[in-house]
Amino acid sequence: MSSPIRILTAVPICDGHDSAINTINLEFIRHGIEVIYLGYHRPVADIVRAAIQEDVRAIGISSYNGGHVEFFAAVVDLLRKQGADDIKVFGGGGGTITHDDATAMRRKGVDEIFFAGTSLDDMVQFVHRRYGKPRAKRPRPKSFDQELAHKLTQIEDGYAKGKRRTLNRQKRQTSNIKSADGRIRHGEHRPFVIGFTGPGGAGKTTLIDELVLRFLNRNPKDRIAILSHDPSVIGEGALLGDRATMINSQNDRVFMRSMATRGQAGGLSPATHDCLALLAQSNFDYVIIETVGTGQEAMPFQKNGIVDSTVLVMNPDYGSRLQLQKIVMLDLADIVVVNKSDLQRARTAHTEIEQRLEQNHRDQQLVDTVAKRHRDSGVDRLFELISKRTR
Ligand code: B12
Ligand SMILES: Nc1nc2c(ncn2[C@@H]2O[C@H](COP(=O)(O)OP(=O)(O)OP(=O)(O)O)[C@@H](O)[C@H]2O)c(=O)[nH]1
Ligand SMILES: [Mg+2]
Repeated sequence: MSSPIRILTAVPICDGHDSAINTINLEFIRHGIEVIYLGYHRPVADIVRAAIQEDVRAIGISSYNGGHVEFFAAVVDLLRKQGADDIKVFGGGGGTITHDDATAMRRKGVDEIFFAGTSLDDMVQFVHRRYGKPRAKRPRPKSFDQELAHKLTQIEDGYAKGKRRTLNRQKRQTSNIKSADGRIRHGEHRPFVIGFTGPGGAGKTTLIDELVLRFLNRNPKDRIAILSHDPSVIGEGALLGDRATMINSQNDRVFMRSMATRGQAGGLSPATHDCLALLAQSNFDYVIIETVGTGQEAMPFQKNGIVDSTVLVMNPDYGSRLQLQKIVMLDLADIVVVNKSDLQRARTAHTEIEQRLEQNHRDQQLVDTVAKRHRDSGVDRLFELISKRTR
């Protein structure tokens, strides 16, 4: 079996019309497509960076507020400049894109524009027909991000075809990866790997984005990789939406890759271990991994595996003390975070979780955070705790 088609969708800068793209995203994923959704109000550079890192087949742009001829052309041009013109561009914007505009846009390298009245089915068929064939020979990567992105795709494709790649082979492949700043790493420096897990919507992505800001600010040279997971749905598509929540992580020093679980239970994908191993051998200072929203029984990170430190992000609304007894990760996590501590139940949650952790007689830490608030002192404390572990 081959891998699902991966595409990136976004709405341009100064445009908040996301209702059309939300509908289209859902239709795509129901028809087996993996959609990495970048969100609205996104500049050209963020779209192109994300498309290269995610190694998508195409970018679908939904544009309503004007400037589409220039905006689409700028995306095509930047892809070309970055040696990534095997990533195609298509999109729509109802009646705001005229037929004349569309002709001009096609001339500038845009694959297709969809007008008002096109059925969702036609768009799905277009994506399958145009981007569903296996890739021809790949161009030589022009950058560290592109090379790494291609290799991650090879790993994922290998699993989709049922071929398990060995770590040793990956080691050989990555031995001469060169970074943007020219530093080569032969595995002599290993990044610190932090695993984030916890129930759906607890605030994992928001928290990671706030921590990334602190890592980036502390050392102007540090590079960070993020491996983020979302579930595949029936039909094998997936909405990979963590990037839409990320603000600080849209940065040239951050490499982010979104992965769908592709049928595997437990919070990660069949290819995660090898992808993580590749990132852990590459030129990063930190590698952050986020699982899908997990249930009580989940133990996503292997004991003695690649992850150095594990963080369980809890929502204060987990139920009662009885539920806490059943959450396996409360025994295993190095750090437990009660996020959304702005909510009413947070104080009770802190006390109950503290008592639960005391029973473990382990050196586990408990932190309260409000990830959605910038410069939150709880997030600062979490950052310090993680930093201490890296020393
Ligand atoms: C819904 C809507 C809103 C909602 C948006 C809700 C949301 N979260 O998206 C609200 C009310 C918030 C809104 C606000 C505004 N809006 Co408004 N809005 C619309 C409206 C009525 C419909 C757009 C829509 O979603 N259509 C539904 C989609 C599914 O259908 P479609 O547009 O025909 O698209 C088809 C194809 O093009 C294709 N397609 C679309 N995108 C993509 C992407 C891909 C990848 C693919 C494959 C296909 C595809 O899918 C459809 C298939 O049939 C249009 C008018 C109109 N009738 O088009 C105005 C319109 C776009 N808005 C307009 C304006 C001016 C605004 C505001 C600036 C108003 C104001 N003064 O405050 C604000 C700006 C908001 C912002 N932050 O950007 C203008 C834009 C004018 C222009 N560009 O010159 C329009 C055209 C209305 C008008 N005639 O004046 N708006
Ligand atoms: N009230 C409150 N809301 C928050 C806080 N942190 C995050 N949120 C909101 O919670 C929602 C989910 O946040 P995410 O960061 O996407 O959560 P997640 O755990 O990554 O979600 P999944 O990846 O879907 O499991 C968003 O609407 C956030 O804005 C917080 O500290 N307080
Ligand atoms: Mg998330």
